[in-house]
Amino acid sequence: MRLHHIPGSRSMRVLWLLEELGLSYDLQHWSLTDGSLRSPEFLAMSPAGRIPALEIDDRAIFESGAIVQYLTEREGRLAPQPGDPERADFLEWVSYAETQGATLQSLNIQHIFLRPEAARSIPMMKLETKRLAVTARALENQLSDRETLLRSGFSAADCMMGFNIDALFRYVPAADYPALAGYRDRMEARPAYLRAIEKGGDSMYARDFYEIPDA
Ligand SMILES: N[C@@H](CCC(=O)N[C@@H](CS)C(=O)NCC(=O)O)C(=O)O
Repeated sequence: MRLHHIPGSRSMRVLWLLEELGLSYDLQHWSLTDGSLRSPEFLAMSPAGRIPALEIDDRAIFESGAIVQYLTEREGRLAPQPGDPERADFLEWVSYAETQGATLQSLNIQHIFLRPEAARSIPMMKLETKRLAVTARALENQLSDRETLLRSGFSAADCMMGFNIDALFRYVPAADYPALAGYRDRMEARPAYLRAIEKGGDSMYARDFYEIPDA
């Protein structure tokens, strides 16, 4: 099994889950900026040129949500199986991580990657920050009476979502979301999460919090 990985990217979700499942794997590192994600070699594994891709069972799988579902079904662990009353909740939160992830990606591009700085759009930063806050409020409500996204306990949906929270609190204040901040602390204290960070590298952020610049 080989995970194609960039530190601090969505491949962290898969790396963390591989550690939770106790599976053995190789890591192959790529770069967001050197053009290699558009090479024929990488596009053959992930046709949009996006990280992660996982080589497994004589093929490559792309899309973090699909990889996470495939791994839990293959291993029969860390997800409610079809027929379980929590199956729909699990699928919702796995996909929700990408609804929130798209907004985070847009803010990452605006605050960090776009050059020159004059190319950045303050109205877009404001709009996306408001949209992000809506996704955070829903999570805050979900976590107000439970330790993990599902009542039954830790699942791969937490690997999908838990990865987002580090990025989320770069753009919305953790103090406004106490249940979510507690969830972040619990997730980041998990031994498998800590092993994943040690093997795969930490987040890409240079600042704790990114304010929207003045116009
Ligand atoms: N929906 C995809 C999104 C993958 C994605 O956008 N990954 C980012 C890194 S977090 C990437 O590869 N970006 C490179 C690019 O946009 O060129 C997934 O969940 O796997």
